Amino acid sequence: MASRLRLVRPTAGTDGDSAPNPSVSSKAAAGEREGEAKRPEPPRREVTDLGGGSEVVHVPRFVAQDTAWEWFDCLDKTIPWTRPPIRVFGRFADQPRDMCYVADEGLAVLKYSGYQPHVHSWDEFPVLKNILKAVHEALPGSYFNSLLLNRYKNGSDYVSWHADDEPLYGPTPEIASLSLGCERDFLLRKKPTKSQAASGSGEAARKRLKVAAPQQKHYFLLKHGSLLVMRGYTQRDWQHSLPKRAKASSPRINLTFRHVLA
Ligand SMILES: O=C(O)CCC(=O)C(=O)O
Repeated sequence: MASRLRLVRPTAGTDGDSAPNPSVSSKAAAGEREGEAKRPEPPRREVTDLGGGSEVVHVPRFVAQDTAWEWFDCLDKTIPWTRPPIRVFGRFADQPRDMCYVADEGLAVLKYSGYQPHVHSWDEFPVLKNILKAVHEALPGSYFNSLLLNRYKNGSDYVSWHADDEPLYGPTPEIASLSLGCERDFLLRKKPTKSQAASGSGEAARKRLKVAAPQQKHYFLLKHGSLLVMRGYTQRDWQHSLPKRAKASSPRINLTFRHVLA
């Protein structure tokens, strides 16, 4: 499906990011006068309107490459990664990636696929507080109080199709996802509507629908240091996945910042 893509350059000073932007280089283009300190250009944003009140914002160069590698190395070493057993189609199997969960104290409990992760405190990981600050500055009005971290050792680790539509996030959660390390493909597909789902269950219904109408899909390449934000009704109406990829030969760390409702 062709994406409805808008390129948006946010007002300088509201993004809190110093990633270079090669498309604007001259002083005149930046509106800089002689003697004035040069303000870092905010990074380029690509906004994809998924329709029906769902939106994805992609910031390919959210953070400078060297800072992103510092974050990667620190998280790789200091996070107490675990690979818990989760329930898939009624059977328990190891989750196909490492994970860790960090959240404010006293929030509603997160549980997915029969698993309730241990809740770590932000105070245990100073680097996460710095990253959270950078994400908050880039997304004015956002307030994230929890974080799910994933580590993919290589292309055989993955996340299957799902939506982060747990009630504890509310009907229109904003979820900000930071990528560090090996670049990976990220896919979105439209959930079947209620009437379509009623005509059959799961994959069988999906296959029948494909014949009737091509399924709406979007693809993003998540590079080292990029940020992808899902907004509006994206969790209600869409599913996302990070598929296995033979060509992905090195580790990737992903941080998804979320807001758990009080
Ligand atoms: O690693 C990613 O980019 C996706 C992670 C994800 O889908 C999730 O944590 O819900």
